[in-house]
Amino acid sequence: MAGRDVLCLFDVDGTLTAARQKVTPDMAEFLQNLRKKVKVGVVGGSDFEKIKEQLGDDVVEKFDYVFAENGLVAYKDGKFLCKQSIHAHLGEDLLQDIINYCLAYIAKLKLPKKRGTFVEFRNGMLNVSPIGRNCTQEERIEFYELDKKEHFRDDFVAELRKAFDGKGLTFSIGGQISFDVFPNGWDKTYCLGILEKEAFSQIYFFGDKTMPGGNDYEIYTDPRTIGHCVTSPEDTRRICTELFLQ
Ligand code: M1P
Repeated sequence: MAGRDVLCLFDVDGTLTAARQKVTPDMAEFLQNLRKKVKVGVVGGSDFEKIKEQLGDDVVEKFDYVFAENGLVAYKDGKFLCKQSIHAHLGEDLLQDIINYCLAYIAKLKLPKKRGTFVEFRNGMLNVSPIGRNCTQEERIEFYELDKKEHFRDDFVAELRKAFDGKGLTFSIGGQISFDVFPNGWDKTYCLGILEKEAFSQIYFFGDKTMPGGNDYEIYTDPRTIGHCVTSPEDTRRICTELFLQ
């Protein structure tokens, strides 16, 4: 099923690129070929700067839609569309309570390595990293492997859910070294609200974190999308070829 009233929406990490890595030239070319058949968009948990690092400075020209921070920062046809503010939505008090809680929790946590930038303040979310966002690639992988066994992030998120119960917050583990904190509903389905007036006949979604608790789960299971779970960028390419290019 192809056509310009069909939209293919892609997660970034693990779906179009390896985690936090640049898109390969082959994959970039493939996406431009796909774009001749259907409209293409990306919806990433990361902020716009990180999406540009991975998909190129001209990402808004290469994709019909770019939704950074789950769509809380949105671009269409190369132009800025709209953004949401977690600060305006939650207010300074609650925001500071969350930040203080996270910093106090991290201060008590003993890890093999700790670096800097434990809380990244974005437009529509907080990103919290126990090791710190400015770890090296090697340190990132080391933390990720250890976290699979020790569940640092799962335990942290479980405590946050208890501490902020009833405050309307979602805690979502999407990447390797961090988790995202945002108001309920500001997950990746947020971008579907923006797309409603665009009247696509079908919206396909491709993501790798589609299990409950993963940051692709809500959009993958949303009735407004046809969800596909992928295991790698190569898998994304294979499925899209079967669906749209044969
Ligand atoms: O896109 C998935 C996640 O990518 C990054 O996660 P990490 O640095 O932990 O691998 C972050 O930008 C995160 O916000 C995002 O959800």
